[in-house]
Amino acid sequence: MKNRRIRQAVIIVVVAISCAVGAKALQPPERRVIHVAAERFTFAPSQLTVTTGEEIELRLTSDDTAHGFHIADTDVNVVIPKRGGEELVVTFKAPAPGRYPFECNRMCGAGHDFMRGVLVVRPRADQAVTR
Ligand SMILES: [Cu+2]
Repeated sequence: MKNRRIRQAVIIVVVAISCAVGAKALQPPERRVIHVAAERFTFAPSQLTVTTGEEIELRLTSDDTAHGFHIADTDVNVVIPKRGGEELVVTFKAPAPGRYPFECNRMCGAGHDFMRGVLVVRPRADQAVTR
């Protein structure tokens, strides 16, 4: 009798956990995670394409020295730690549709001025304008 109750309790717990995991899997991801690696004198990838209003989580690492990472017209302006340092996580909401250049803004060597990329923000599907 006691064993039967324990077995029932275990089954209830397993079913509850399965339902919770299943429900979580059906939800869209809360944030879009994008990894960007900095290395003299490039960002990889150098073009990031997102949708306006999306929650973005950038995970920034460097393969050599410390680099800056600044996205024009946004609050994103950080220093990526040098190689071996921790991954730098930056979150922001994708701004209005458009092109937002980003650059290294921390002197890192002779090619520093060429260390650039672009954040391309597309309109949401329901905002799309045909021209
Ligand atoms: Cu630089």
